Amino acid sequence: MYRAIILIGILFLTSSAIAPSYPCSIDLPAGERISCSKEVSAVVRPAGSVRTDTIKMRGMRFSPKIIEIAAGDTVLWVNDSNNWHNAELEDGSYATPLIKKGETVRRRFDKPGIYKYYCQPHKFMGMKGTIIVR
Ligand SMILES: [Cu+2]
Repeated sequence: MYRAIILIGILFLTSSAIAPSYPCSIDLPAGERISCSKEVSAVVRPAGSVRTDTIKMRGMRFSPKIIEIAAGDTVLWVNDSNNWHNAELEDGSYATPLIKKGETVRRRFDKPGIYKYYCQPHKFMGMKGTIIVR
C-alpha cells in the first residue's frame, strides 16, 4: 500500500518536472524580442536524425547569436578568437570550462525550451547568446 502511494507520488513529481514551462517571448540584450508559441512544435527533422550546430566565439560575441535547433541536437562551441571564453546557461544548470583558441566544447540539448547563456569573462561586454530548442 505504501509502495503504491510512493510510486504515485514519484509519478506526479516526475510528470510535473517534465511539463514544459518557458516564456512566450524573451528579451535579448540588444533590445530585440523573440516570439515563440507556448506549445513547442514537433521536431522538424525525421526521426533518428540529429545534427550538430556550430556557434563560433569570435571577438567578444557568439556567432550566430541566436540559434534554433531540434531537441536532441548538439551545439558545438568553437573558440575562433585569441581570448578565452566559456558558455554558461543563465539558469545556472550548465557551464562549459574556459575554452582556449581552437578548442571546442559540445553539449546536447534534449529538452525543448529557450536557453539564454553568456560568456562569464565577457558578460559585462554583452557576450550573450540564445539557443532555442524546438
Ligand atoms: Cu568571452
